[in-house]
Amino acid sequence: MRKTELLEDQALSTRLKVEAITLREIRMPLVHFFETSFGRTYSRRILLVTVHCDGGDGWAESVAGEDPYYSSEWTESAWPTIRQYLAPAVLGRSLNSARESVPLMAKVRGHRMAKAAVENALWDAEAKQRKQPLWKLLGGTRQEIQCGVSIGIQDSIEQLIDKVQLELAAGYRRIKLKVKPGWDLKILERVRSRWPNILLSCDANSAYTLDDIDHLRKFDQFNLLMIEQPLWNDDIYYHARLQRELRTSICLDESIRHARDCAAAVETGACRIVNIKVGRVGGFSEARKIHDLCQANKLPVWCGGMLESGIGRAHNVALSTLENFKLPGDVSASKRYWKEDIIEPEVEVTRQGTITVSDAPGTGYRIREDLIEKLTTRKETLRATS
Ligand code: OSB
Ligand code: MG
Repeated sequence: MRKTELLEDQALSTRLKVEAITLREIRMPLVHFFETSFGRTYSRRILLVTVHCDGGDGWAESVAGEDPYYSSEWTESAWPTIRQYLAPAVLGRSLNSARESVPLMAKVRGHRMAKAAVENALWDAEAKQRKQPLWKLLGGTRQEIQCGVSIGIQDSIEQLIDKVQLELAAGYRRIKLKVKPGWDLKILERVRSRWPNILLSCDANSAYTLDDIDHLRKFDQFNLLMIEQPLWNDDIYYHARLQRELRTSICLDESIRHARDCAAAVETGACRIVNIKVGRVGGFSEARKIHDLCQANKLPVWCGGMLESGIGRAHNVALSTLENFKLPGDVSASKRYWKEDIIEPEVEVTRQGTITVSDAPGTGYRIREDLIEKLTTRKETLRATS
């Protein structure tokens, strides 16, 4: 820990005492299904974590999906991992800051989305206890963030064109199209010829292999901001080989699990842009490390999304205020996903495609506990033993 951080922590007289942790699963149907190269989602099963501290509650969301397709974690793995290992590691402890929870949970290998849910709930509690906005506590420097949208695979090209039109009219500053073999060149050609000047990118979620190199070279003609995660979810080396063959910048998502992966990607030239998802990398502490590493190496980053409820969304908004989040993120309005979100106010995007961040303590969004209670399908509160 740096000396200045130590001083900051000591300046806080009250420590963060973790008295109990509540796990709950909520079910939320999406307004529209979302399809990627690995499948279609109609409804989310979201694991929420509440840390009950002496200074108040902190909330966070595990971004693990309903199925182990985006990553090996899923809703059913996050729950017992937190209940049996991560919660006991922090329960009963008095922490100087949320980041002190990271080494306490380090014995558990992987399970980064589960760890992030616990760590980020502590950051929320810490921000409230210090009466500071979370974004400032994280080191954010901008109060307005730029928003883009991720548009899933549709049933027809016409439907896709309509969606792109709608999102551009709403003001979004970057359009990302999900692609897979058979839903790629054709749709990119249609969208690019209709809108020659928009910021346009695509995301393959690992749908290609190096055998597709000649095919992937054809993406260069569409002047894309980036192609996200074209190859295997656990690969860096072959992305470096592919990047040398493409003019289009590669952006890595799935492959970057932590700052060390990111360092390897920078060193090998596997990408020129990095997608930071706080859940994928195990929490705000690691997300900040990746941010700083990219900044030092002059790689821009942007904030990815995982179809979050308002709780995870509010955390993404806070993270996006850090200086090197130079590109519009997949952080968009609540109403694109939910009929009714579990925070108040809902996340809203201006006509200019931005979100203005609040100066209120914590995330600046109130948790709608009454609504959450109605959506809850299971719930368990854990307390320190002894
Ligand atoms: O790869 O970015 C991805 C959603 C689920 C899983 C993976 C991804 C996504 C998205 C949606 O692209 C982003 C969002 O709008 O939340
Ligand atoms: Mg992605």
